[in-house]
Amino acid sequence: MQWRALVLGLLLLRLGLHGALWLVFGLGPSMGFYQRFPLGFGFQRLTGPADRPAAPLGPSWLQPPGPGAEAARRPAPRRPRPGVCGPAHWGYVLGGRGRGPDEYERRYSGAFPPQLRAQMRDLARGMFVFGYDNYMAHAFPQDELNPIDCRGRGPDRGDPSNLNINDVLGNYSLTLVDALDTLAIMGNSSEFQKAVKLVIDTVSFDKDSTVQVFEATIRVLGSLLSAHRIITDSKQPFGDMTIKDYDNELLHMAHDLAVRLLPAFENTRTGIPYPRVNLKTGVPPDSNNETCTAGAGSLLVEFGILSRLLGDSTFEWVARRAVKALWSLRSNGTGLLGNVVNIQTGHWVGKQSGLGAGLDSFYEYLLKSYILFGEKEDLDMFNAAYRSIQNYLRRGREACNEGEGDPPLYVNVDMFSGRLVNTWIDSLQAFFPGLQVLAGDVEDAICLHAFYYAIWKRYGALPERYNWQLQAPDVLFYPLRPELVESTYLLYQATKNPFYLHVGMDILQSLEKYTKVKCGYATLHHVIDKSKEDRMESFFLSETCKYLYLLFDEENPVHKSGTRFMFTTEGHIVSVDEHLRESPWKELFPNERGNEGGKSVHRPKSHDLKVINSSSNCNRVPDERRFSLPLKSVYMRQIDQMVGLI
Ligand code: DMJ
Repeated sequence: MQWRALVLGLLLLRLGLHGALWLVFGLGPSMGFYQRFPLGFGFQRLTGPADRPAAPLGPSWLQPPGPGAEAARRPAPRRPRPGVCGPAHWGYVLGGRGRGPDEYERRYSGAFPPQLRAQMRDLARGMFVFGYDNYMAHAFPQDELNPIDCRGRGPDRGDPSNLNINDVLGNYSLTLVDALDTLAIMGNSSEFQKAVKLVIDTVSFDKDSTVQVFEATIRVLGSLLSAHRIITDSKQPFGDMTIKDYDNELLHMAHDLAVRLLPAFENTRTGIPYPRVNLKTGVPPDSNNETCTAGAGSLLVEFGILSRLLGDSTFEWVARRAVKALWSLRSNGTGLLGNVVNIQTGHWVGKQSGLGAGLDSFYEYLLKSYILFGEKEDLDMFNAAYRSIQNYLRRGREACNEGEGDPPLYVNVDMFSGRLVNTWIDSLQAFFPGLQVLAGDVEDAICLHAFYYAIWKRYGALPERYNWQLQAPDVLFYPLRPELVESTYLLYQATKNPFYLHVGMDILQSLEKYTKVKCGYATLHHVIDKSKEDRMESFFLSETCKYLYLLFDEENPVHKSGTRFMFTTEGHIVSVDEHLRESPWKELFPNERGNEGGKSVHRPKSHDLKVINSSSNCNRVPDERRFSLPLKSVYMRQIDQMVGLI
């Protein structure tokens, strides 16, 4: 009797809570979300069928993936068994849910009419234009726009410890520089040409600014290189983006900036760079010896491109040395890396291993460096890292789209023991499904993406940290980050499933509704009460708007021109071609790479690359067989489990 009363009491309490949330925050739809989103295992298991085997308390994400040694032996990544995607699977899939493929189709793959797609493309372009024009009118030549008070913002000279600002803002018209290739992708040649000339005429790196090496590299160096390649591309896929009398000025500027960043790689015993440099004076005397793995280990794409364009190995060499040094410090047992390391001692200061802040782009650049440069050692590192991620970070059921148990989730663990260290995930991690698409693990990407989309649907934004155990945000702000849109775009390219267009539309509409202000788009300070902060980060124009636009612009040259493109971690476009696979210094350093022991090293041609073919942003004509109904319906089941009705 007593336990029945307890169950009834809990039921009433839950209903009451939902009612209150619904009344206070208007979270009506999230009730559906909550019921479908299988986070409330405690409750489900209390009332589950009696014949279900006893489950451990709490979501299985809390449980370790298995004894370390055993997990390490397990082949990874897991794949659905052959046959699970066929219609025969439906008997199993539908058990207890009562939905057929048609129902999923109706719900998630509903047509997305061409007019609506064009409308959304124009909305995305309008979003970019509104932010860009306001930046130019009210903020340029400063770094960022304060979209609420319609003013510009530069480095915080009054408070050098304000790293949130000073790491990024170098007094070099950051937003304009970061936005260059988005102008080209949107086909706005007159504004692109104007903007490039402005950058050439007005931007200088001879500034007394102490910036983060990583931020300056991905936002500024990457953008300059991308725009330079667009200008000098003989095919001009985006229309006429040539600049009259262009004399490689952007490449020279990129070189100048990179030279100013080089002191970060000196006087470090491990080869891992200092996190910050002053653009005039080098590494500050009081510099911190601690850096995050992503910051130190995701420089190879930009530095490698620069080296290969200039024929000067220095930049690639220092960036590669940093990657290798970090890689050599991974745990022998788990193969995982931590998130903060001391660049002199090589000791891990932050032992947390995860996919989000501190590590995200490290993994991304192992694969993207391979895609661009074809160096096999990069692919080997990526594959090994991916295996460790699957073995130690991934919790939940074995296959994404079959079987019982919690859907997959990637958690934060101790790099040495593999033990869970907290119960949150961060919004940066939402890039990972996009990377999985590039690596060919589309099935798993679909699940993780759906998880993040479920959170977005709940708040109309992604909280910076979400606690999956409490099912509540841990850190409440949303600075207009692109990661979920980026994954949505890549998944759409891989599956061509209209579900991802619906997701994009939903994201666009909530950005319009909750973040648009007088002079641009503002950071959400609090994803629940929707209060705002007066800041529009440069990645909003360079990434968020770009990926939204490309999602809906089916005919864009990125998809149709015949050129293969890849995006840097800041969303800057680079064409993947043979030229970047040549390293002219190879003859000078025959034993360093590429010609070990006189034997020629495997160097795939760009058109041989499987990763490219399995990816989505490289202009591949979709293989229609992959999008046949049964396979699509299996996707739908995963999505349905996560997100509820669109
Ligand atoms: C961007 O600067 C880049 O995408 C980076 O890799 C991660 N952080 C921001 C966007 O959130």
